[in-house]
Amino acid sequence: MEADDLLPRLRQRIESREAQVGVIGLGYVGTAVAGAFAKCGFEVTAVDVVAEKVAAVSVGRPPFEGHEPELEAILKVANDSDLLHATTDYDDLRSVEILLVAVETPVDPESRRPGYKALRSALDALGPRLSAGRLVIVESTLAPGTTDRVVVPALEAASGLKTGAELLVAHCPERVMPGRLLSNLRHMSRVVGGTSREAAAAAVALYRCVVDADLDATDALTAEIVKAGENAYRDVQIAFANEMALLCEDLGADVWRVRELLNKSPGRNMLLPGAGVGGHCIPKDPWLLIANAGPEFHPRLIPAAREVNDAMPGHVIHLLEESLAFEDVGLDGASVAVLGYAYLADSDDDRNSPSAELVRLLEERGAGVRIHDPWIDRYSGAPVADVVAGADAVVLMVSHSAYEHLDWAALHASASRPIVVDGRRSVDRALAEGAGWTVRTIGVG
Ligand code: SAJ
Repeated sequence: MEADDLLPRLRQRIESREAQVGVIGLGYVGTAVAGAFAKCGFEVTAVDVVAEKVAAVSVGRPPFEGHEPELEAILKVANDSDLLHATTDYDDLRSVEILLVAVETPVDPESRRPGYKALRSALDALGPRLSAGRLVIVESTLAPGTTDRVVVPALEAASGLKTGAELLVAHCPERVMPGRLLSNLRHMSRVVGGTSREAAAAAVALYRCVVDADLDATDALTAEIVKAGENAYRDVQIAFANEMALLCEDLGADVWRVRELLNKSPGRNMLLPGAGVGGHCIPKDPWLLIANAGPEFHPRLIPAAREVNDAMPGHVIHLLEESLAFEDVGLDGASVAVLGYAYLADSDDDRNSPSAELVRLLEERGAGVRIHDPWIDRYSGAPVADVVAGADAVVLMVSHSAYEHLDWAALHASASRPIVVDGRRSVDRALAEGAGWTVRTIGVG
C-alpha cells in the first residue's frame, strides 16, 4: 500500500463506519472514548490489562466510581448492540484499523520525571498486532517530544512498519473531566497533532464523528506543548491567587474582597485561593511540560507555582495552629474534624487530594483526625455532627454544596472547641460567628 493511499482509504472507511476502532486503556478517558465512538456507529474493541475493568465495561458499567449517567446508558446500548467489545487480549486488535491509546502518564513524585511504563507496555503489546494502513492516536498527556522520541520508535520497533509510508501516528490530547466526560468529549475543541499531514488529516476525519467543536490540526510537538501548557497555565493562575491570599493575610486584608475588586479591571481574572491543588492533571502536567527541555532552559515560574500550590495544605495547618494557640492548645493530642476529602467540590475523585496531605501533616503532628466527605463512601457514613462531636477544631477543605448550609449552632453544641479553619471560604462566617464559632478564613488577615 502506497503512502498516498493510506489517507483516502482511511477517510472512506471512517465515513462509512467500516473501520473498526480500538481503545487501549479503560480509565476515565478510554471508557468515554470507547462509548462515544460506539455511539456514533463504530465497532469498538476496548482493551485493558485489568480484567475487572474489562468485566465492568462488558456489562455496560463504567470501570470507575463517579456520576456519569450518560456514559452508563451508552455503554449498555453499545454492549447490547454488539458495537462494543471489551477484552484483555491484544490479539483482538489485529483486524482493527484505528487505535486510540489512553493510558496513564503519571509523574514520579520525587524525580518529577514522566512515568511511561503503561504507555510503553501498551505500545509494545500493540505493535505486533499492527498491519500497514493503521492509524494510531495517543490521547494521553505527553511531555513535549514524546511522540517523536518514544511513541514512533516503539511502534516501529514492535511492528516493523514505517511511520508515514505504512503507519499514521498522531497525538490528540484528551480534554475530559470527571463528571462531564462525554459532554467535554463532544463539545470541547481538540488539538490534533500529526507526525505527518496525512496522520493529522486522518485523525481529524475520525474525531469529526464525535466532536462538534474545532479540530485544530497541527504537528505532534505543538499538540504536546498545548495540552501540558494549558494545565500549567491554570496551575500558575491558581498559584498567583494563593500567593495573594498569603500576602493579604500578612497585610491584614481580605483576599476575597481584593479579588472581587481586582477582577473588575478589564482583562483580569484572578482565580480562587484555596487549601491546595489536587486532581489527576493540574499537579502533574506542569512537570510534563518542562520535562524534556534542554540544559539551556531554566524554568522558574512553573516550578515556583507548583511549590506555592503544594504548600497550601501546610498553610492551612499554620492557620489551625494559630487558632488553637489562642486557647493554649497544640496539635499534638488535639482532635481535628476534616470536612471534604475529594480534590474538587461535588466530586468523588480524591486523586492527589490536598486533604490527603493535610491529614498526613496533622497525624505527623500527633493530632487525631476524623474525616467527612458526602461524595466518598468511606467518609460519608456518619453525619457531619458526629464527625465534629468532641473536635478541638474543624477544617473545611472542599467547598462541597453539602457544606453550604451547615447548622453551626447545632455543631457548636457538639464540638469540644468552636474553632473552624475555612480553606475554601465556604463557611457562612456571620452565621458561624453568630453561633459562637471562631472562624479563620484562608486569605483573610
Ligand atoms: N483550584 C483552586 N482554585 C481555582 C481552581 C481550582 O484552588 O481557582 C483547585 C481545585 O480545588 C482542585 C484543583 O485546583 O483541587 C484542580 O481544579 P480544576 O478546576 O483545575 O479541575 P481539574 O483538575 O479537573 O482540571 C480540569 C482540566 N481539564 C482537563 O484537563 C481536560 C483543566 O484543564 C480545566 O481547566 C479544568 O478542569 C476546568 O476548567 O474545569
